[in-house]
Amino acid sequence: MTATTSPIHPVDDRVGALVSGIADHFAIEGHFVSGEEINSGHINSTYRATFHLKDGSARRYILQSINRSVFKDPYAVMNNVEAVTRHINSRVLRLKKDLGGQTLNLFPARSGGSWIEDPSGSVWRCYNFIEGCVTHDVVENTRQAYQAARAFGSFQDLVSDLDPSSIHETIPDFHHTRKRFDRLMEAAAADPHGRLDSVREEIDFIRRREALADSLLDLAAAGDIPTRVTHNDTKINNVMIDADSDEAVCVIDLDTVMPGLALYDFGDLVRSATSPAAEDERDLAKVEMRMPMFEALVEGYLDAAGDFLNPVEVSQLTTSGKLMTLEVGIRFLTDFLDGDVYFKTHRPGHNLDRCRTQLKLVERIEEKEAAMDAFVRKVRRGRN
Ligand code: ADP
Ligand code: GN1
Ligand code: MG
Repeated sequence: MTATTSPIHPVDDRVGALVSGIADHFAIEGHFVSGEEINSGHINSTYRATFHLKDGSARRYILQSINRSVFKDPYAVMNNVEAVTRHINSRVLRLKKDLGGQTLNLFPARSGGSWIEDPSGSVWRCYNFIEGCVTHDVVENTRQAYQAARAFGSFQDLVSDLDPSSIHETIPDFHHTRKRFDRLMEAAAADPHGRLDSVREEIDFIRRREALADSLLDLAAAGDIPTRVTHNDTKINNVMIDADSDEAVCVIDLDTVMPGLALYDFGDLVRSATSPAAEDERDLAKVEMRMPMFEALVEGYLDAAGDFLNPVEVSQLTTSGKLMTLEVGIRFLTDFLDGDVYFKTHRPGHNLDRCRTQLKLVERIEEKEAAMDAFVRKVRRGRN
């Protein structure tokens, strides 16, 4: 097991009591045995609960409270998650698509519906625990990269016939990179925590790449790339990977499924799956754009999505990786200037460290951009 696998906190009585109390509200079988926190996401609070059934076997569940300062309307999030899980389950059943044997399911609350609200106002839901799998914060081999990209491509295919107007926009303008850029400049101008002096170099780096922020938005405005229902958070630890076979089993973290561009999903895979360095690595010499990982992502994504993407979308695969990496760098830096109010942080300067790895990766992508594009063209020719 490597540092890439989702960190599960050791048993803690307070966590156990919290998880047991929340689990009581959901219609799940058996009696509670233990609860642990899972700390790999930056947004929600996630716990694993273990129950014992009468026959002595164990069954595990995920209990998760939605971050209400990120998701202003958690009920809209739950409506989306209900619609998406229902749709995917019925399509997988009907078409037997290749997402493996396990899919994400919500367990009903005893009071009805698919969530509960605790006295402090937190909205909780309960999912089946995807067994036999791990999530990786850093991709270890090309099979994982290929499998993850194919799973997210299949996911886009599976939700392609969901009516976009039935899906709520859970975070408005989530990937509107121009607005993200402008928001960073506002945060820099206001500098509410006196942190600007420590990030002038990063601000300059981003300013020099301002034109990139508009690249996909301009293509979308011109009608060259369509709006689709997309996942919008295809970070590598949002897909469960079989611990033995490295097969991608199930896409998770459905809170940002909403209308978007297919390229946002591919781009975030490039951002999160090509570098061997952790997202918060301080030694920037470790940040790399590993060409074999990029190639595996392209192959996996096109194997699943190649039939429905248009030629302009395919031509922008490399750019999308650079754009999404810049965008997330912008978001980490904005949060650092704002005083670390959005992403969960675990040490001082955490968001700045994360920003720096993203900007370094942008540079690494720029160095290999021509080779990346050449690879995409080659694959495209081979498929025509
Ligand atoms: P966040 O929005 O905070 O990123 P996620 O939904 O991605 O929350 O969950 C955080 C982590 O919890 C995931 O990276 C994964 O390791 C684990 N996890 C979430 N849902 C499940 C599930 N159904 N089965 C197993 N592990 C899960
Ligand atoms: C967050 O929720 P998580 O940890 O899977 C964020 C993504 C960022 C990512 C950066 C709702 O993803 O947009 O790309 O951190 N999710 C939200 O690591 O903002
Ligand atoms: Mg996540």
